[in-house]
Amino acid sequence: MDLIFPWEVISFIQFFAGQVGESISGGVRQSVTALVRDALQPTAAPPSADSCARRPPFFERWPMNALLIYPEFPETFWSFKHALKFLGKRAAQPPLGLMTVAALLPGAWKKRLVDTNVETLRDRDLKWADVVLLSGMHIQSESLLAIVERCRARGLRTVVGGPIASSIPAAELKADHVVIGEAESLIAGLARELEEGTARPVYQAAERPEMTSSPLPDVSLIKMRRYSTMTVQYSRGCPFNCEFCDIIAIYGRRPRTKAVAQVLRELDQLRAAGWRESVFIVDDNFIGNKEQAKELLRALVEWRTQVAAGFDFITEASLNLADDSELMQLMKDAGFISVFLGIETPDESGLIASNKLQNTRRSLLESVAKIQSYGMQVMGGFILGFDTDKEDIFDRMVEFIQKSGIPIAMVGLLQAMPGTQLFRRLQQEGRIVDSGDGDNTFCDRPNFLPRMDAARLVEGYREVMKRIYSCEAYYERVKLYLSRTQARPSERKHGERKAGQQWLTRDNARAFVTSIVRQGVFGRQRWSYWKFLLTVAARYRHCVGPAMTLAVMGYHFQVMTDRLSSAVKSPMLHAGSGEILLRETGTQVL
Ligand code: B12
Ligand code: SF4
Repeated sequence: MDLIFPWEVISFIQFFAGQVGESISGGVRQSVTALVRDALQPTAAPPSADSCARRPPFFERWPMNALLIYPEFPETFWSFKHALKFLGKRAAQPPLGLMTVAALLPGAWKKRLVDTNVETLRDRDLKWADVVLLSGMHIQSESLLAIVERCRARGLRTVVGGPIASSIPAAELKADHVVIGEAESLIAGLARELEEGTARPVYQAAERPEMTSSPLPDVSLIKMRRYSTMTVQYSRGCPFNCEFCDIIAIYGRRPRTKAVAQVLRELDQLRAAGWRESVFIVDDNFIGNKEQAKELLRALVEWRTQVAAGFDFITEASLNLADDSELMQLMKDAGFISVFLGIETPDESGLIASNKLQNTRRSLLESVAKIQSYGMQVMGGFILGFDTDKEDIFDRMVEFIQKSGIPIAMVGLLQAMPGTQLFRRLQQEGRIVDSGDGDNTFCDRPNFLPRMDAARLVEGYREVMKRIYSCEAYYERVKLYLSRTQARPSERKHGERKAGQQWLTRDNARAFVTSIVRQGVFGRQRWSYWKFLLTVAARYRHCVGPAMTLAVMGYHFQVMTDRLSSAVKSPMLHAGSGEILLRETGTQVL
């Protein structure tokens, strides 16, 4: 708000300078504008000697209209699209990267954000914009490239950043400017050079910024009610060193954390905007630095007690969470209801070969059950396609998942992501086929030559998905999880909700009604569904909310699994050997 006044002053001076521009030189006008801008705009860093030397006679545009666009995700297992419909939501989470970038841009710039997952990108938005800033993951590349093309056709300047910029070569993104890495330390310079018309084609952050330099994300730009979960980031990076992981390639191995007060400010901002539901702490590994995580958790426990608001938390962590009872208790007390764990494979030789050593020398099943016993639902990431995988891996994977009580098991085919140690190793071994498309579920093949026959691997993968997301298998896992969890409903005292896990939210209630109609009345699997509901009513009344949410999630996975089974298989699947696969794609080994 405090920038409105200076902005009006600057506009007036610009206007005035424009009017008398005939009588004063352009150089003077530029100096006046630059002086006022630099004086009133605290976020802009002083111009470097280099940028001064290249400064053109006039500013290209200032202040600029910045349009931030988030491309559409394809419909995959992890888009949760069919479950979100039940909740009346259009996407799972907002584009936090762009909200952060928006907050880093000069305060005087005008900003709009269009997330094409929840709204349409209109021509009038493009007409309004001076510059378009796009973010995305590798998997969004099709939509991103189409938007870049649309902008180019209008002569609009484009900047692409986010994880996609680390996965796809800058030239292939077709944007005017590409930013590789985290934006905190370089946005001021980029913004200035955009204004001056001197921006370079590629920017790469020299070092990873401290998280304390990350601003309060601009929540005002999003249509909050269209998302099922809000996001807050506490840390970036992970201390482990898994061979296939691009997190450590992009965000590094030293966990960098925000100050506790920063996180609380972000939560206060969400609360002030009316949010009361789930918040995903989108860390690569929330417990990368356990002591700091505990410090934050103690503050969160206190914060929740004070604000007496819903706020359930979800996060991602490594499996060694199970070794620290204090940490799990604190997470439970702070309102963590769900945690995503990278389990990867029940085969220890695969874990060792991929350097996932923190998952070895332990019973994976016991570790999962321990975390569940603290009231946290475990979501698991699993991978098929390791060099160590033998024919029995498919059965072992299904058996493990069923015994784990992990309802949402995210099984994917191994992908060698550019920039990872795995990609480099396979490249040296001459086994890389292409850089992949970021989708490890609906793909017809891995992007490298696997040890197992490629067609068999994909076929086995699809069988695993079909088996674990059959109605019976899925509900069995949900029931196992419910039997282990100590979930409790929100407690109320004197009409006020005490801090605690808020199971029956407004969204859950809506999902409940829609689910009864769609799954219970019209669903193909309605008998399994009603059997499940009756069991919940009889045995797990203490957690009807999560049971219903999981029933709805199951619907999404069943729809997607049906599609996966009927997905057209490429001829390569029947090629029979990795060598033929490489020849048939005609792709040059990178
Ligand atoms: C939350 C999350 C999700 C959410 C969706 C969030 C959303 N709305 O986009 C969910 C759970 C749905 C999800 C799903 C998937 N995800 Co995800 N996800 C994340 C996670 C954990 C946090 C994202 C986030 O909010 N980060 C916080 C912001 C602040 O960071 P940031 O986006 O990197 O932004 C910074 C910079 O990149 C840069 N920047 C970003 N955008 C821009 C734009 C411009 C113009 C500029 C200048 C700079 C810039 O500045 C920001 C500040 O420094 C990241 C990991 C991570 N650390 O980011 C993975 C991550 C983004 N996901 C990843 C993947 C692979 C997936 C899936 C494809 C998984 C799968 N196997 O299917 C699916 C795809 C979904 C689908 N529909 O199919 C990968 C992407 C890798 C890549 N190179 O593309 C990541 C990096 C994790 C990983 N393993 O490496 N994901
Ligand atoms: S534990 Fe997870 S985030 Fe950390 S290096 Fe391994 S795969 Fe990456």
